[in-house]
Amino acid sequence: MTSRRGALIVLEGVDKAGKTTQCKKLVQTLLESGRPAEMMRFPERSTKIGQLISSYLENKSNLEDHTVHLLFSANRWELVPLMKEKLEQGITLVVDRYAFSGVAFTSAKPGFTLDWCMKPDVGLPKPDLVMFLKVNPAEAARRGHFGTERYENCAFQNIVLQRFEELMMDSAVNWQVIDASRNIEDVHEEIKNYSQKVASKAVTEPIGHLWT
Ligand code: FDM
Repeated sequence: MTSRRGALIVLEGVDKAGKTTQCKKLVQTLLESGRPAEMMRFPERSTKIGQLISSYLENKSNLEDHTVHLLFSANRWELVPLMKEKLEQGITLVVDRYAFSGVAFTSAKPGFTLDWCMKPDVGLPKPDLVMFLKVNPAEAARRGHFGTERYENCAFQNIVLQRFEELMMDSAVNWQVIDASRNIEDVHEEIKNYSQKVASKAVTEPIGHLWT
């Protein structure tokens, strides 16, 4: 019997898009349909590197911009052995943010190119599917004010969105743009359909390498 691997599914989007809610619902639905699935998120704040990042995001410490970018990337790399192990066990991983957030957020800062920002994440496990949850600015405003963490302001998020749009032009990545301005159930339905299709396909293909 050939071994069946899980799919690597990533949800991306700017703040207030509903990524976390949709990741949880997707894991639940996959489990109910008999497919082993788990959620992961980046940054993963529980590790030593994750704690440095968390303190930075909470404005409790300052880090130089290149340094924090590399820490975000290192935080993904330190989880790669675990991710591979789970995928090889047949577990589908639903991931809340990945390298695309890494690039979009840092390259929204002055003096950073997309190219420089992508380099440290080259070769990470390549997602089988990346869904970008898109909300229009009016809907985002209806969903309430930003929190108090670093990056949670409208002007910065608009630049982040432009960077995501540049990343989405790369046809080597399986991007799907989801209109997340709709109600939770409609958004979930579309995410579920894309995910189930890709999860059935992924089991027969080896895990790819991102941006290679
Ligand atoms: N973020 C997230 C980055 O700047 N780089 C990264 O590589 C990743 C994964 O951290 F503002 C930013 C994006 C967001 C913050 O917020 C994490 P959440 O609420 O934990 O997703």
